[in-house]
Amino acid sequence: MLGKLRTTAVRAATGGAFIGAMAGAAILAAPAASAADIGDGQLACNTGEICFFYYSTSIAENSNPTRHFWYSDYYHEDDTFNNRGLSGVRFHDNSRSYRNRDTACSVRMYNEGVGYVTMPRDGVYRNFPSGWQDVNNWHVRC
Ligand SMILES: [Ca+2]
Ligand SMILES: [Ca+2]
Repeated sequence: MLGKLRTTAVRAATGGAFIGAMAGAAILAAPAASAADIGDGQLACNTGEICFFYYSTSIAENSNPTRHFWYSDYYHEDDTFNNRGLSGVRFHDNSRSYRNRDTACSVRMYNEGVGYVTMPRDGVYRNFPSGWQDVNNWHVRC
């Protein structure tokens, strides 16, 4: 009986049901990938990336600690700056400037309970508005 069950399981695994299950797994894996989103993983702010910087633009872009994304991120409290002299410094409430190089979207940077700043999709290295300071809770594309 056990042998017959194994045979049945293998047949099911090689049939359409198995392929369907794999497609579902691939879709479910997408949020995990975005949770670890670091853009292209390179230090430069490259095409397609949403780039945030620790200091204002008074620091040259190529010296300013930076954190990059490809996607929206609804939770900044688990993200850190880990380059250009910073290690493990939280991103949440610690970004003064940005560069939006997204290829399709403007980005909204949210301050919970207050509102948002729109980051135009023009690739310009600029400060968040005066008064916004370095507050941030999450960012959303488009
Ligand atoms: Ca990058
Ligand atoms: Ca996050």
